[in-house]
Amino acid sequence: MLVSCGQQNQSSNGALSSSAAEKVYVAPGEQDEYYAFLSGGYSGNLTVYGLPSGRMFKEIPVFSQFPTSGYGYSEETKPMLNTSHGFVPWDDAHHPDISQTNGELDGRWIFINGNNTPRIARINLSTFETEEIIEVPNSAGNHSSSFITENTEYVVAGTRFSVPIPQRDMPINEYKSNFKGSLSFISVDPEHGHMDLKFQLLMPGFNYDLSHPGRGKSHGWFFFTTYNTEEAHTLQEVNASQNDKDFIAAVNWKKIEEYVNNGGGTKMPANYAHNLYDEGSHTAMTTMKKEVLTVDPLKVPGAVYFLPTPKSPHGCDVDPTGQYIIGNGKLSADLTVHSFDKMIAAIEAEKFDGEAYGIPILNFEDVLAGQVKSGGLGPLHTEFDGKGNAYTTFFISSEVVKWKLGTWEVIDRKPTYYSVGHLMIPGGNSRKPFGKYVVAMNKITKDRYLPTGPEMEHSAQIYDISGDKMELIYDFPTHGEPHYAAGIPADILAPKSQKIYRLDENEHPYAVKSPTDSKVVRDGNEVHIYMSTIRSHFTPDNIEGIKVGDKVYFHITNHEQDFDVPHGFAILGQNSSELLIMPGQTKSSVWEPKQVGVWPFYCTDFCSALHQEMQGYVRVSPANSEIELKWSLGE
Ligand code: K7E
Ligand code: CUA
Repeated sequence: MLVSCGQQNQSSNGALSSSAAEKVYVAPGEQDEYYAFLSGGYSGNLTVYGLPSGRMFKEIPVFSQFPTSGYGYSEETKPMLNTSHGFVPWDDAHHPDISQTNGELDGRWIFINGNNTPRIARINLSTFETEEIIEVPNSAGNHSSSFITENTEYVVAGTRFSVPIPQRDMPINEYKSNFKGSLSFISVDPEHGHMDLKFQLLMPGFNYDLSHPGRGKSHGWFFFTTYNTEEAHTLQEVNASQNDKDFIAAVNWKKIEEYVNNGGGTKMPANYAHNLYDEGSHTAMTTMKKEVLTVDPLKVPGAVYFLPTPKSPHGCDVDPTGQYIIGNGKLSADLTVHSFDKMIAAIEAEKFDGEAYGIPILNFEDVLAGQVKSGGLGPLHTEFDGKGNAYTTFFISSEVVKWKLGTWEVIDRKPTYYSVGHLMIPGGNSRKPFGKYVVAMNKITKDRYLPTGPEMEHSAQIYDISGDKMELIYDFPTHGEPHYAAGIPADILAPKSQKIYRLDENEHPYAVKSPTDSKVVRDGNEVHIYMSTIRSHFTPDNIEGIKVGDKVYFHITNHEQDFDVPHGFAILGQNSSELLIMPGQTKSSVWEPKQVGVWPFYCTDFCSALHQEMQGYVRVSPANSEIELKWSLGE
């Protein structure tokens, strides 16, 4: 049935008609209406696209080294990737979320989670640079992350895997009742966005899969789906699917915040990295944090409840009014919608249906607002258009289903190609969605594009949702594996996009403010080259007196003060990537020459008609040579 339905839709809907083409066509020189930030999944980064054109604008390096810009290779950015496990130059990034004020997108920052070595990153949306990464201790598979509360009070990070807390050597088969799941509340400084792990709730040893904040009337609460309430430690695909219902954990974080502000909670030794990029010096620094404040939910009565939710729920989504909490049971056909008002009434009446590890369980019927009899299979994620409709993806039946909040009736359904995960409506995770387009992010590409060997990039599909019926208007390839995405109107972000870094505000300790200050300084076998660039030369461009065994630091300041004029730097044989240095910025790169000779360096970014002339030489002499250090330009 689903196959034939898909075929009918494909031939009768407008995907192939000229009206669909007009809807996505952004003529040369014109600009898109929305920015879309798609997580890179196993690329570890975040990619930026335009909607509706699907044009790719940029890849923002976050958790992965990125030779294109030198992120994670330059001396300034290497500390961003430090963790308690050492330098970890990769992660699996799933869920971006844009900062909000009063429940509406404010476009200041975007946050994203590192799933594998638990971390949360903050990216500045005027520079599109990753400015901060905080490691999350006592977490594993940082998946129910990174979602923000409606005034960006907190970015919340929940653990997918429960683990021993604190970590210790113990038999795996003693998981049950010994492992714990942590839900971390990371505060965000309202002015600079700096993150601080405020407290960590230590929950029963379930898997905390996804989460979303309450908003409007439910602001102050946070909701997390759980699975594996069976607490199985092996063959999860069978053993974690035994219970008919798992839970959505409802957490009153305001109550817990009050408790910890009054001195509640237990400090626990921990070891986690906090990496912060300084705006003045454009340099990151790592601080190792040694303590975390943990909270036992049983110590804060009234703070945590369980809402029974069928069939290993995955997505956990809250509608723009904050009234409905949607649990997508990935092994079921129906969606479960809980009512916030009913939940509060049941809590006040103290109507419980037992407890789990001391946490009260509410009655399923008492909190149920309704069920969507969708006719689909494998619901995963839901977004909202702000007009009273919800859109849910179905992985198994490969479709997006539109349904009405309150009446639960299905209004429309459209196939996706194929096996859709998340979907995204700009602002769809806020009080004010911009319900014009929905982007579906699909796991299987197969025949959608020309084949590129065994691996195809995942596809995304754009639907026009401005009418009653969804219309598939475009397919575009993505990069890595976009799980979730966040979108925002261009007129919020574009006007404040930064054009240059001001040279007179450059506080980098190795910055060269004038070419006449360029120099080369030897300190034992460390050599620091203070270099400047401007179209179309490096100052200096001839350097002699370097020896095999030296550790040579190139500190390069780009003296351009024009928009979009970076210079690059690369030297032959360097065991690193190039640097791409923005106007007004200083970046540093280490080179340990291993061979005697005269080695060229050059600018990698085509910056002027004389870009090919933008080059220089470093003479490398034997380790025991007496050649004196000298440097010059034009001599
Ligand atoms: Cu459903 Cu990581 Cu949000 Cu993938 S997750 S799809
Ligand atoms: Cu500078 Cu090319």
